[in-house]
Amino acid sequence: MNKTTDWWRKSVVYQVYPKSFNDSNGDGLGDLLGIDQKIDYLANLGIDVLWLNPIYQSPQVDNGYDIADYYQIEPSLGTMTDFDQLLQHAHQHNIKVLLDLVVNHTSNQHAWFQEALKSKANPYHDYYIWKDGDGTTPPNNWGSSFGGSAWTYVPALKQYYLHLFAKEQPDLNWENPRMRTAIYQMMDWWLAKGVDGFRMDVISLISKKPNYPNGPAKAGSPFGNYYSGAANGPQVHAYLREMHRTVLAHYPVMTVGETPNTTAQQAVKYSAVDRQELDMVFSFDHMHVDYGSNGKFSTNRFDLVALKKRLSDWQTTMAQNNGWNSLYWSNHDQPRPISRFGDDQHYRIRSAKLLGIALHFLQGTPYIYQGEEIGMTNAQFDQLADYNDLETKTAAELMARNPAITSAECQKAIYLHSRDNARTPMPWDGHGGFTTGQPWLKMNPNFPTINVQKDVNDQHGIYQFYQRLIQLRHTQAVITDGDYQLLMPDDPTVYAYTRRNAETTLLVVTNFSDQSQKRPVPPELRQKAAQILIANCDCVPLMTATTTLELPAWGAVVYQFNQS
Ligand code: TEU
Repeated sequence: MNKTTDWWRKSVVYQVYPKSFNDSNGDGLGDLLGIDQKIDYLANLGIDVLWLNPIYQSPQVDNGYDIADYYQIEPSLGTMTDFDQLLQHAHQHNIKVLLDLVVNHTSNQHAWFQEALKSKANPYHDYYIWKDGDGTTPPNNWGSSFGGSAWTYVPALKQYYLHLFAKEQPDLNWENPRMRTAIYQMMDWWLAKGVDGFRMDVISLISKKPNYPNGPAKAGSPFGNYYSGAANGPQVHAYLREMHRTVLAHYPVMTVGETPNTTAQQAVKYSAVDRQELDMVFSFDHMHVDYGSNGKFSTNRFDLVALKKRLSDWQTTMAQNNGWNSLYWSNHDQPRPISRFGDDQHYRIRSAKLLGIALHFLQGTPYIYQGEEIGMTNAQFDQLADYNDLETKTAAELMARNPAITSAECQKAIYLHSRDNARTPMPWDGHGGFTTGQPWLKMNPNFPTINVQKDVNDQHGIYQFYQRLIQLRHTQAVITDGDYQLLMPDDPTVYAYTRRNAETTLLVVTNFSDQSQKRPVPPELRQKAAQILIANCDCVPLMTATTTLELPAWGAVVYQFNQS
């Protein structure tokens, strides 16, 4: 491990969704100065890195993932001076700052696309992906992630342009070296300013197969899936190595790629140390564990055996191949983990801590999504009109048109999976505390009981528990460098594993059920005394030369055995 450049191996990242974090000027929208006001809160939690979702100038069709100018701050979030101040204050608190790099596509309002629309001969035309046509049949069957075809026709040019996401998010043409150079210059500009790295949006999608093949039918949609033609495409690794060589290698930064449709084996190609591409990528395997016949908007509960298998596959594959994991339960695209994997009704606090334990003792770099540290839950809005997210709206329309889905099922699917579950404003106190104005998206109605002020001051609350999880990562080397071994892979309710290095063994046991569970202690650990490193209740048993272990409902514990 190189201590100067690999600082991210012992780091914990906190993700802020700027629009929903803290509003400093009463306009109902979170902003950069609002984040700046909460730097002490973040420093006190103990995090090392702050990842900000896109803060660049944007028409906000997809909340900033549609960028009109990479060099300007979105005015509703503040100014460049505000950003510089935030960066400086973060650094003064030993917090590094990651920006979101969205370079698979721009906004259709970006100057490049506006130029591209002017004529085929315009030098920027080739910055995007165009196919000739007559407006009747798109070039292939790809469906956009947000509904409809992935192709939009421009009659004046007699051409279609590609957009894997909304039609306002045209895909950039990475085959164009001038376009790539422009992106690298922009990255360099931010790094020279002092930014500490990037989270790279859908970076596995930047290289498309040159023949643009039709994809297999997509769940719940008349269109085909674009992954077979756009994910992990032929040049993606060449582009990332070029990006590394040209820009990243010159700074001691951290990079994490968001890589939809990527197996653990493929992830090695992005993140193995000797490949000189990225430091780590986000797995989607464990996020897809509860996908069913209606894809993301299915309503089945996850299966723990499958979840363990997916997490363990990534643990072992990265460890064996010099890769590195990103560890997360949630982000701005996902539901709240307590509602999805825990019990948000009867065991909210205990299951929140259980999820913290299950994830924070894995090998990799943990990511905490804002609100997770106080145990926020999914929000249920009565009216579809109360939802803001583009994906939610298009999914609701598609479900309404599907005779196989009842309106009750549709509502349930939205309650379970809408991205707005994660985007409700941070509840800072029992009155809301996010804004003095009208919040852009409704608060989660449970803010009077689930809010920062209440949780932070509770020694049995989640925030202080997360503080301890973060401290343990900083102080216990085995969490960073120990071997991982899954125990009882077929057990439907208990997730247990060991982490082991030359000095220490940790035994992590978590009970994902509302019944108490008794399980055997692994034979090699019997007859050994262990201390409890951390537990989510006072009710877990001490381990003194015992052969079985009984954990209460949603109980979770980490035992530490020192080698004798
Ligand atoms: O998401 C990429 C992505 O794969 C999404 O389709 C994701 O699977 C979906 O939101 C889950 O429901 C990234 C960003 O994280 C997301 O917020 C953006 O909307 C998207 O890229 C386009 O930039």
